[in-house]
Amino acid sequence: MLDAKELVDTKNSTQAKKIFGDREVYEQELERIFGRCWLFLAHECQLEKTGDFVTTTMAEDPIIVTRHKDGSLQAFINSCTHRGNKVCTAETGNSKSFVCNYHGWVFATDGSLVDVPLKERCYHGDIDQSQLGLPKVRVESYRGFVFGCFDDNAPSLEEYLGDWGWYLDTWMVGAGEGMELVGPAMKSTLQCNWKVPAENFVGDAYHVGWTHAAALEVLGGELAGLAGNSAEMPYDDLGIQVTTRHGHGFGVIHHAASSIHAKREAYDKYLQASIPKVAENLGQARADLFDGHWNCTTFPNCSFLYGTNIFKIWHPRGPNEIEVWSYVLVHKDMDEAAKKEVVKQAVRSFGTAGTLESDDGDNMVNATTANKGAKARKNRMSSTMAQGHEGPHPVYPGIVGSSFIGETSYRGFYRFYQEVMAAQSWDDIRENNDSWDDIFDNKDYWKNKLAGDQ
Ligand code: UNU
Ligand code: FES
Ligand code: FE
Repeated sequence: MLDAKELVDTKNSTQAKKIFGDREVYEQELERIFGRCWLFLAHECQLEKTGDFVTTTMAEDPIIVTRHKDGSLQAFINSCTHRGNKVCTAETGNSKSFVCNYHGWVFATDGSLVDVPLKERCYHGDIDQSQLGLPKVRVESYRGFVFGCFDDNAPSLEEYLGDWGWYLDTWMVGAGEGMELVGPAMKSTLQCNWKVPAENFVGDAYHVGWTHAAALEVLGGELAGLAGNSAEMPYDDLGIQVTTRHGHGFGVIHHAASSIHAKREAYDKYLQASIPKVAENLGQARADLFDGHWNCTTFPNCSFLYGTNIFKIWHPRGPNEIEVWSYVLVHKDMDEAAKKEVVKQAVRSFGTAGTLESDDGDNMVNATTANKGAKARKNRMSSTMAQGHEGPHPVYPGIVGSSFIGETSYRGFYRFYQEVMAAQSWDDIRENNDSWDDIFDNKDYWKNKLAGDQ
């Protein structure tokens, strides 16, 4: 039996290196993490009309997501109840039904089995179609972003997101119409564990000035100032990072939304014009975050960069492999010229062949393969940066770290990872709702810091 406390030590902020390669760990993640948490499926802009569908996966389980004729969103497992063939092989489309390619069973857009060839002549009418629908998955949508969950005992999506939703609202509703995804997704395969990119996006601004030094200089934006970890950068005032209940988190570089790239006129104009609307709708705190550059992970495997506007799902395909699906995030009410600019730059930087994407790819793969050996896999790795320089904040919900470079949201990610891996069910997890942030024990950090700053 796995000991979740050995996998993650929250006091010393260390993790067992075997979490990146161990088969038993991976199998338990499939059951306890991907089997229990809300996983991103699609955006409603892909499912507007009756019969619209997309196929995706929840971890390794193939899923069909549809807009059913009663207007509801539906999701079910894309594996035929007859002999297990994949029922729908298209990535997306519009259909009244799904006909299995093997023997022709027909499923409606809510997964129910509506026709069986030769039902009378060969089954002799002896088949109960009502018991042979495709297994349903819970579906809920937050501000147009559609998630699925296998666990009936899990909280609602809104509860699962919790305070993270407070931050997401900044751009999901703050300026009016919110954001949508431009697809189809760019897809690639990486020989790495899914947690390496997930932890990177949740809390790793540390690598940006180092791993991406050359790319940042080539792109020529203001963040090129980070290249080589320049001593001139005011790290403590440039941003914050946050972790919330259920392991979600992000780091923000204030007012840097468009700054990985050289000046983007149309996009900048849109951002600045929208800030007063955000202030009016949601207040000043979130208006101040609206034009920040955010690196984010919605636990477990949905990561994105708001500002650079790449949106990625790390689909696990075994302990040492993922499929990366990358979409571009755009504000719905941005004009076409600005949208084009954003899509082009997002693809150039973080698309499959993007400059920063390929910088990261080497690290993702090497951080996985370097821990497979019989010796290395018994060792531990650390996430102790700025431990204690974090706590509850008078304005921002969650636990807030003092700089955008730090490992507060790594600690939050792995604290929840440990909790889910240890829990017998969501009932165990719910019991920690009031004590989850106890590992961040410097409760007066911000009170003292803000008093000292005055
Ligand atoms: O890739 C990241 N984690 C990142 C990129 C973070 C901050 C700025 C740009
Ligand atoms: Fe961070 Fe090596 S310096 S992994
Ligand atoms: Fe990176």
